[in-house]
Amino acid sequence: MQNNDLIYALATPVGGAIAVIRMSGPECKAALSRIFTGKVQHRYASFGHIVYNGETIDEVIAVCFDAPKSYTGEEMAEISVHGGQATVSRVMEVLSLIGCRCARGGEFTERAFLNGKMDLTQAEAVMDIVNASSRRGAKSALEQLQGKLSERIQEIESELLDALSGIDAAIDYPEELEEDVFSMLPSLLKGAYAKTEVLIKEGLSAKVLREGAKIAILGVPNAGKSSLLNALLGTERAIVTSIPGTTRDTITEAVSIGGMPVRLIDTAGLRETDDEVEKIGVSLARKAAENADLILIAIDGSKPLTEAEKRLFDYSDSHECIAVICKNDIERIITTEEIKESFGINAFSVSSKSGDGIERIKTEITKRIEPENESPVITNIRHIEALLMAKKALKNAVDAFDILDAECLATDIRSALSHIGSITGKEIDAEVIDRIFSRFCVGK
Ligand SMILES: Nc1nc2c(ncn2[C@@H]2O[C@H](COP(=O)(O)OP(=O)(O)O)[C@@H](O)[C@H]2O)c(=O)[nH]1
Ligand SMILES: [Mg+2]
Repeated sequence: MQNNDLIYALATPVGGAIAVIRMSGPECKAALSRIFTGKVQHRYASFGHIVYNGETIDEVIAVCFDAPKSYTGEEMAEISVHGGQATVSRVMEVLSLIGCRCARGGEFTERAFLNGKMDLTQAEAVMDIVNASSRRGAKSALEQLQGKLSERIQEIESELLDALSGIDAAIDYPEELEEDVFSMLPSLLKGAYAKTEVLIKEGLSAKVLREGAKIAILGVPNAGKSSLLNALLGTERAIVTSIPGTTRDTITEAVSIGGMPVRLIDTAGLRETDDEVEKIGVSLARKAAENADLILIAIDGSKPLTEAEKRLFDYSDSHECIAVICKNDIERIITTEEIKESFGINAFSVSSKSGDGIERIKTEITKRIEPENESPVITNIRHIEALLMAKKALKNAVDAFDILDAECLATDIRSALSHIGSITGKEIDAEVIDRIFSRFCVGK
């Protein structure tokens, strides 16, 4: 990993009024001085021009940071230039000409991690905050950035280290073995095991915060599924016609509902068909339903329930379901009470056309997918996987304890510690680090 050259990147999306170009690395201030007419001073916003070879390129504001008091821990600068594509490109070109290198995705945050400015959970939180599409997702990522997850991980780590040091001492100096060492172990191990379990449980229930709850809209052709998707999105995303079988592919759209990230999936209407393409659509629809966190069963309220529609309610045995009775602006045959009575699930009537009832569905969706815990701290699947491995090792340790095999016990505890260490980045190989940071966008 190269960590000693001067890098730059555009840190803002293209097309805004102002664009921020970041630089980081040794001699950053000296490099900036060569092209910037303003004052180059730590945490001082200074006005000036970018000038190269006598050509004035833009009027900018630049802020510098001395090492290690910067985001990356290196000397840094942030130049706010005018956002036009031509200006931004020219300033970046000039930076290349004076010997800077364009940064890889995540390289700024990677340097911050390598320079000890943050641990891995915090670095990953930076990316999650940048990518957060919902209020709740952003809140949980921010908590992670502030180190709340690391604190809880460290509690487990310190218990395991206590246990390990006791066992190591017992192995190395058996003659001085104190009774206490082994008497304390079960409670230490069980405590660590329980804490790990709680973190995993919270993490699994909060996964929707990071990935978005998958909500599949299911129904027979012409029930009003695509119209419902459009009404929930507030845009005409899916094609709506009166021709049954219009939607043949699944359509997934990310949206925030009640502050929660959601992925709404419109599907092909479920029916027997000879049409090759529609057949694939129907099988994709079933797959989407299987994988969904919540299913909206869309039914046409203006027609009697068909056998095919009744079968849709079988999904409520295995999945969270809400029945949506569509088209309530026209004559209605089916009532919410009937559905509740016959199938035992909550039903709501809506009109995608007028928007009536859409807000109520949104409220119900939020209620169903919101994690019980107000502020879950572990939402990253990599962390959950590491905790699952640690839990397995701890289970072995607890079992080994029964046969009082100190060596085995120590090995299992070490293994648990190394899995837990991989979360904060204390014990992690370079390959994994590369993989994590390569998911970042350039400029972070
Ligand atoms: N009056 C009325 N018609 C609707 C409503 N929702 C859908 N439709 C009509 O029902 C037909 C099928 O709608 P569509 O959303 O394509 O159903 P899908 O096949 O389940 O995706 C279209 O002609 C829509 O205009 C609604 O809320 N009110
Ligand atoms: Mg459709």
